[in-house]
Amino acid sequence: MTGQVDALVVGGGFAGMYAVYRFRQLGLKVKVLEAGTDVGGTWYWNRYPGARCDVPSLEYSYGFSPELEQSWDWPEVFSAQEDILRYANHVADRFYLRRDMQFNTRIVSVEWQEDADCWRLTSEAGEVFEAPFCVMATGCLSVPMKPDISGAQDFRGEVYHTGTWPKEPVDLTGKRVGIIGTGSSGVQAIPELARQAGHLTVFQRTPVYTIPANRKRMRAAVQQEFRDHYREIREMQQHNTGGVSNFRPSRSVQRPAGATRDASRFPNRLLDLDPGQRDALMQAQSLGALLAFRDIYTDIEANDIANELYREAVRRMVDDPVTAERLLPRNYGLGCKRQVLDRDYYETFNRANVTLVDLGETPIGTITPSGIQIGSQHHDLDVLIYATGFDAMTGALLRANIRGRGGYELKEKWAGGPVAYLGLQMSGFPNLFTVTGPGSPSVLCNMLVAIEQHVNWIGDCITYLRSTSQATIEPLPQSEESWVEHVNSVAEGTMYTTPSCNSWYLGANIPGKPRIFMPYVGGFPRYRERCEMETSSGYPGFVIGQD
Ligand code: N01
Repeated sequence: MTGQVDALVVGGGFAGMYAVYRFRQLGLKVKVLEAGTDVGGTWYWNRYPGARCDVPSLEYSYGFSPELEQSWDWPEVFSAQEDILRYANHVADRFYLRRDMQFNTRIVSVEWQEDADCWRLTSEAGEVFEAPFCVMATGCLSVPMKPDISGAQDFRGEVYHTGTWPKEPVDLTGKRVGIIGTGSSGVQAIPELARQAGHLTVFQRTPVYTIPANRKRMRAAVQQEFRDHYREIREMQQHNTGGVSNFRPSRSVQRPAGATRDASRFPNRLLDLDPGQRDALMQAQSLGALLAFRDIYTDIEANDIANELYREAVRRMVDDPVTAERLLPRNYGLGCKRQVLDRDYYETFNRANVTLVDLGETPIGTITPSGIQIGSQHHDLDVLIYATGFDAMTGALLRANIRGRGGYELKEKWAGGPVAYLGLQMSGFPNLFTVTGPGSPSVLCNMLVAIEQHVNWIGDCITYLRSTSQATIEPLPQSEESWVEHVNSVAEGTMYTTPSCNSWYLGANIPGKPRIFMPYVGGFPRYRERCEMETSSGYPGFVIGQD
């Protein structure tokens, strides 16, 4: 067993990294245990071609250090994976975070020690760590999901998953590449893979709604204006539902000369547009314009109209009418899943070296040593890529084999779906905290903002316990019950939970996983205020145990 620390943190992504910084500030000894060889979490593992973030980088960045904000240059408005990973490394170097991080350490067991009031963590290699507090900073989308397809183990070619892409370059030149999955990862990867491969076959089960991403380079004047207003911007993030400030640079730097933006000439509700205006909108703007109408998320009729406008636009973009029809989402509406952003997705299907296979017509039969058999047709492949997503939000926590008081297993507690208070703690699991856990805004919020708020809350909580000589904290069972009820009730009636919606938010992508809407949809400010109430009122929703 290694030297004593106050808190063990599992995961060295943005949450684990900030925990080192913050806990040190609070005078706590901290140690991060990370399975990978370095920092970065999501941005360390998801190195697939085309990977990038769907939140603007000036907002998807740490707010804890004004000096950091002033010194880091983002090359693009929405950064690519390698630039975000470069940022993570810069932060780790700048604040000497690696001194308190241990890599190549996958935690396979997390066990409460009743007699000693501490957590015992065991790594895959058998190394044991103990501390009174444990923070699971294991990420919401960190356990890759690989479907169980017969014959998969017999495939003789190269196999990759977008969520665990190798660090070494993958050469696809001239190869016959197949990709399964058309969610965010697949949609981002497909255009890049098509450019690199000899031939690309896309195996699509559910067509996606995807809108063109902002591809702009970062302009120095815009970045400077953010820098000049960063304190204000960070404050605005705290009051925005999704944790983004939506700060707009002043008109003089906002747009290069000659650029226009005319969405403002349309009404705010799609239902208020007549058919002529709708056509004019679709001619004048990209697909993303549809998302600006708030009623498409709340009104089924508006949603149906938006879905049809979307389909018409796709028909215009894809040359082959049969392929176009196969690419059209029909069984669910815009707003049910995480919005996907792309660069040249539909155009890619106009390339001669790309084939779309619609699994909705005939599902995959078997994977053979040399490809995929679907009905009577065999698709010969040299490389098979799974872009099949993640066991989201609960996967990493359940995989860690967490056992609380009396050996109570988290798996057992969550057999019917996750039960937690504020996505921060579970009753029966004292001094165990989750960062962006189920029941918190997490994936519906700018992750960096959500992470900082959680780590600050956890740090303050541990400091409070220590300063009042109290040993343990865990939620009252009734606190988590009523919070779970609240999380469910605010999700009801939204597009996220319509019966036709099968998203990973609901666990619907994992066979057998309970169908529960896992993130908190009530908005970051409301959630944050609830957390702050707990802190300022002496944690009334929790049980605090004496030394
Ligand atoms: O995973 P997904 P993802 N046979 O679950 C298909 C974040 N992210 O990695 O819809 C055939 O969305 C599945 O089909 P279906 C973002 O939050 C962000 O793409 O289940 N197909 C689907 O098409 C995102 O939402 C960024 O019918 C199978 C795909 O695989 C989240 O990560 C970039 C199958 C999985 O899609 C997850 O995205 C990337 C099977 N047996 C990711 N099983 C950005 O910041 C599954 N599929 C932009």
